[in-house]
Amino acid sequence: CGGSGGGSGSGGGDGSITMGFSQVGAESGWRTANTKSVQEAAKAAGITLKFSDAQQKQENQIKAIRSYIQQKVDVIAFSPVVESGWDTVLKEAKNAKIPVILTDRAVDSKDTSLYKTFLGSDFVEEGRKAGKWLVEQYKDAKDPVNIVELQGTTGSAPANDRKAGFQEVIGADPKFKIIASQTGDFTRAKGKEVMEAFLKANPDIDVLYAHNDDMGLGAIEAIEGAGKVPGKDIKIITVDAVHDGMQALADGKINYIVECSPLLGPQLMDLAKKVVKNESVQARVVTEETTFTQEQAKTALPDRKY
Ligand code: GYE
Repeated sequence: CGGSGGGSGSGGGDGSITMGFSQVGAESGWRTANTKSVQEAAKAAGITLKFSDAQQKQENQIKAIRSYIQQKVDVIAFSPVVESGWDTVLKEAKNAKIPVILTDRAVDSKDTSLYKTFLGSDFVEEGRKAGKWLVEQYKDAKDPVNIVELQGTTGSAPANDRKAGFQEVIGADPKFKIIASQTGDFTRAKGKEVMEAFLKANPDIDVLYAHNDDMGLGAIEAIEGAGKVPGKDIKIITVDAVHDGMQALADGKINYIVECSPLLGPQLMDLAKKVVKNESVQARVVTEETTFTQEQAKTALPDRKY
């Protein structure tokens, strides 16, 4: 037992697999839906899940991974809070012969043999989709378009990539100006706080680009608090398409949402079974996603799972 890919525990042969999963935290509606998806899919796949919540701290994730190594789990999956600083702990997992799957977020390690695969969205493409919608909306405008940006967690793959993809598209036309850009940590509370500061400092904001729905929802409260109408006085683009975001879109308070699916659980369990058996898997598995306008949100809302 304990096939070539597994630790030395129960992996492989007898079919019972133990996965150690280190989650980022519970910062957003997306994250809550993602956790639920992972837990439900593990159950359905007959995989024993050891789960820990890092409360958005890399040190907690490193501790959790080390403890999974010590417990000799068969496979480790984690969603790295930031991109950098993983080489040492990933080498420890490799030395212990425990395969690692990156879920949702990427790492910037040069040595790609430190993990078996990366399952998650193309965040650069999400940023591009947000930018393309904006460019189309303002195609006839002559005046400058003043944009404020609420970034995700500093140093995280989705914050880096959603910024880059958006910039790449809007950068082609100098009328699009990002007049302020700051992190809102992917949370509602911080999104509200930072938007309040943006509104105080900038009387003339045309557009808000928020890297997730939760920050956009916090910002809506700030905009309403400042006596402005979200979706009209300030156009809002967000990413995720969780239920509350879709509701705000259907209500006209958000103008456009780029979808990012949190339902990674079933694919993660399939990949886990393969890597434990030492079967080959694709180095990159990209999630399929769409975008939503206000009209599309009204139609889609009743069937949304999260
Ligand atoms: O967009 C955000 C969450 O990593 C894709 O993390 C994920 C992001 C998601 O907190 O809401």
